[in-house]
Amino acid sequence: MRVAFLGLGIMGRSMAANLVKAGNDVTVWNRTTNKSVDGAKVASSPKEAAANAEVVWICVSDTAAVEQVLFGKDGAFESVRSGMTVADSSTILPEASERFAVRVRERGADFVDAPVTGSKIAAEGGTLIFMTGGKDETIQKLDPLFKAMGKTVLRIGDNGKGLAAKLAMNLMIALIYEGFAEALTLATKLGVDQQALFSLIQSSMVRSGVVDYKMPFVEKRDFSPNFPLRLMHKDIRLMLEAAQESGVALPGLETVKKIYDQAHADGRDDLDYAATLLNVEELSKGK
Ligand code: NA7
Repeated sequence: MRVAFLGLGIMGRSMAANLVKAGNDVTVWNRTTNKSVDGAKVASSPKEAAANAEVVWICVSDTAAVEQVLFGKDGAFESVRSGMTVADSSTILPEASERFAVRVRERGADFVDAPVTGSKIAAEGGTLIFMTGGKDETIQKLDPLFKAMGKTVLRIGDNGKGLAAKLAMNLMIALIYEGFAEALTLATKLGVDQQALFSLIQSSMVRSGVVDYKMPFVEKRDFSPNFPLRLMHKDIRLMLEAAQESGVALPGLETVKKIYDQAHADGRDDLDYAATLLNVEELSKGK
């Protein structure tokens, strides 16, 4: 398929590379022009990238960035024609994604939200899990592209529902990791050997995929970004915004957000979100 891929960050670059590997005709665009993908053409604007595309795939940081690449000056929307599909893998506000879908449909094209889980390692390996919102037939049409980038496509519902599910899932990730960070900090302070605690976690009912994934990095104190802290912080703000709009209370997440606010103030944005452990440890110092 002829694909325009917009956004070559940690996720987007590997996703676009896997589309090329699978034999698609890919044109990439990135705001900062020093990024590219072997085997892909490079466009000078989202509009130019989308000019001959059947599918426009977006993977940028946040709601404002999606709005910019789609509807800003020289945005992809200027090239959107009837029959085209726009797929967005950025994690943004579900309500905004629904609005974008309405505008794209007015052109006779279609729009799906397709956020991902799996972070950097799954993006590189083509084993992402997609949570999709939109029309069945459009999602089916994208199947070869989903297969090139991921291992599973979950059909969640109409537009915005893939994102709503993604925010709910990331809420659990943030809380589970925070639980792990606090448990580790307390146990260490009480004199428990780290390896003994890890063995207990692994062999008991508190074992979790999040902890399985993060434990080896925490063990090495390696906080290089698989999923940058600034993006989880952004997702937490989105969860709280969506909760406020829908009248839902999230008291646990409100507390966890304070840890992320502090980590941000401490300049930890570009570390992995696992580095929030450092903030929990620092809060305990001297006591
Ligand atoms: P990264 O590695 O932070 O990459 C973010 C990308 O978004 C990168 O290509 C940025 O371009 C681009 N970006 C950010 N702001 C803008 C604006 N205003 N206009 C155009 N492009 C922009 O994120 P990931 O790849 O890890 O994650 C992407 C999404 O998937 C995110 O929503 C996650 O939560 C899930 P740059 O290179 O800085 O010029």
